[in-house]
Amino acid sequence: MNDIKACIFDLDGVIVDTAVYHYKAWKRLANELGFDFTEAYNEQLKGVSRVRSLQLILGWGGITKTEAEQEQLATQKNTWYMEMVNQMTPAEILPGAREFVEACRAADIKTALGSASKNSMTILDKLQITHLFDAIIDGNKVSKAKPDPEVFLKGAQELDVEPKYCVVFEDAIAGVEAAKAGGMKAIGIGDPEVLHEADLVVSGLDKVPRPPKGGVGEWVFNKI
Ligand code: B16
Ligand code: MG
Repeated sequence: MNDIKACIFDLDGVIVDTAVYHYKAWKRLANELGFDFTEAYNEQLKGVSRVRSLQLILGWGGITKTEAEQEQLATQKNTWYMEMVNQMTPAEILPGAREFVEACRAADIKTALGSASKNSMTILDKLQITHLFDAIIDGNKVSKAKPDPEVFLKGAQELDVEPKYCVVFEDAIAGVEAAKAGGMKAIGIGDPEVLHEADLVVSGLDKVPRPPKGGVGEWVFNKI
């Protein structure tokens, strides 16, 4: 039985949901390039890096672009995305997310963010929750995207906690795989059929049992 000492949170789909903003920005880009982009395609981009997302979208549209053109297109998409992110308020934090992170801290469990996004600092700032994380590892700090465990291993390292004492909260298949590859426990946020590799799947952080104050001995995650 391991005592959990750290919780590492994915950002998009766990703490907040900016998928609709990604969708609108990618759709605008695809439409300007002359093809359509559906929500079903958008689903496949969850947890996927910006550059890789663009490559997938260009592939779906049957379009080839040089590396320089791809960079310019990714920048354009990000400008549109950030226009929407800049309008965000703390009201957009997903149900129970803030309370769960606060409960971890109250129980002396360290907290980290482990996100693929290069915009995570702006998003956390807009939500006014930056101070709730002891470490923030995002797309600017990693060279290998999920399902590579780099983002979570760096988080554990910065928190000075061994991977086996960490629980990762993730909404993407690649993120769950990354957590398991890093030797951590993975709690899926979403559909149990999709996130079947996770140790436990719930619909949101509002459904996760809170760690007991003053100790983690009886917490459910010690037993999975
Ligand atoms: P950006 P996460 C991911 O965030 C999103 O799920 C994914 O849709 C997005 O493409 C990726 O971040 C990169 O985001 O363009 O802001 O760098 O789920 O890992 O927190
Ligand atoms: Mg996510």
